[in-house]
Amino acid sequence: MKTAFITGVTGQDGSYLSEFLLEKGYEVHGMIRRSSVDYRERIAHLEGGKNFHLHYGDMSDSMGLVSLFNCIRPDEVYNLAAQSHVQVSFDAPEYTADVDATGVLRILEAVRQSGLAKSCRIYQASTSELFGRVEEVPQSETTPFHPYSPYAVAKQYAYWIIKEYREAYGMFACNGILFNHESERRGETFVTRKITLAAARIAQGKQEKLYLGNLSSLRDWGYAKDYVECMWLILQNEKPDDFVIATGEQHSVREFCVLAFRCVGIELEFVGKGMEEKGVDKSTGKVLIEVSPDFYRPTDVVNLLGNPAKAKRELGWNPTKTSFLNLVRRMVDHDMQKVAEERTCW
Ligand code: F7E
Repeated sequence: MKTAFITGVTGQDGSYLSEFLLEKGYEVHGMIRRSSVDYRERIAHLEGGKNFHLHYGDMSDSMGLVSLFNCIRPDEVYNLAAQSHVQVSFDAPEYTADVDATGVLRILEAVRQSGLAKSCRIYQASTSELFGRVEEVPQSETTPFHPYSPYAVAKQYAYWIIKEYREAYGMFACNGILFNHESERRGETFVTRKITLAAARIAQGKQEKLYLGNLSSLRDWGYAKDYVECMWLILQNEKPDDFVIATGEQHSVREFCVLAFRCVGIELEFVGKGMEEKGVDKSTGKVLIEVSPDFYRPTDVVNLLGNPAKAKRELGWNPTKTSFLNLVRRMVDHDMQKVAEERTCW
């Protein structure tokens, strides 16, 4: 039985990866942070399972990490823990650097200091944000990086320190450069989930309007459950390497809105330009979406499109298992149900 250690186990990807690895017969250990509020909703159904164990720890605590590695002695570690919100990284740049950059160094050193450098395979959650102010479209493993937020700069350090430890110490350390990946478990402040929840609430008369930032931003959105399979495939590969994980299909935030609202029976039409642009219900003329400067970033990445050819060729991964339309539908259906069950507080 193989042992895996997942940091960021309570997140969207951590929960799907735990399910995936448990199904494959792994013993799964996850790291959680101490908190007085419950944030374990996504893994609640796994807790108490024979092969699923949780440990307290933190990416900022190197001593704690070393003792966790000493006690778990994993065959594979998936480092998914991060301050993962790009806009928040402008408000908390130092914290973001500590967790997303230095935290990765702490993981690598903990692996070395517990004598696991030759046996433990390491997956690092790298990101399409590294391409930032893109130098070419689509982006592949050879596209130069141009990080464009404190989050992306921190992730750039993480990417290179993984490569450095691979080359310096011969460690099996890999980067999965994942483009945006969404699901019904996505955090509610990321744009896709914010839209699907709002579409559901508006359709059920529980919200009047949705305020968004840059509607023209282009993303390559995939389904998170499909992407965790690829994280595992990267660590089963013969040699350690870095891979772009993406669908190869691009859509704007505006298009995402149109599809999500269509799934709840509302046909949207966008009128106006820039800050004055509005999403209007075609049948009633009611304004349902407005632009707010609150959701604009000091620098925004606006043209992400990944080329998953290498992952397809070398890992045999299928990037389009779940189509874009099915992804949107799945998220909206889930949120229609969730909103229907919500108590109205006013
Ligand atoms: O923004 C625009 C926003 O916050 C997508 C993280 O998982 O993927 C994620 O980062 C786009 C941006 O994701 C709103 O300006 C417009 O251009 O959903 P997001 P992200 O920044 O792409 C990458 C791969 C990661 O690694 C990150 O950890 O949508 N946008 N209006 C908005 N974004 C948000 N959040 N809220 C809005 O109202």
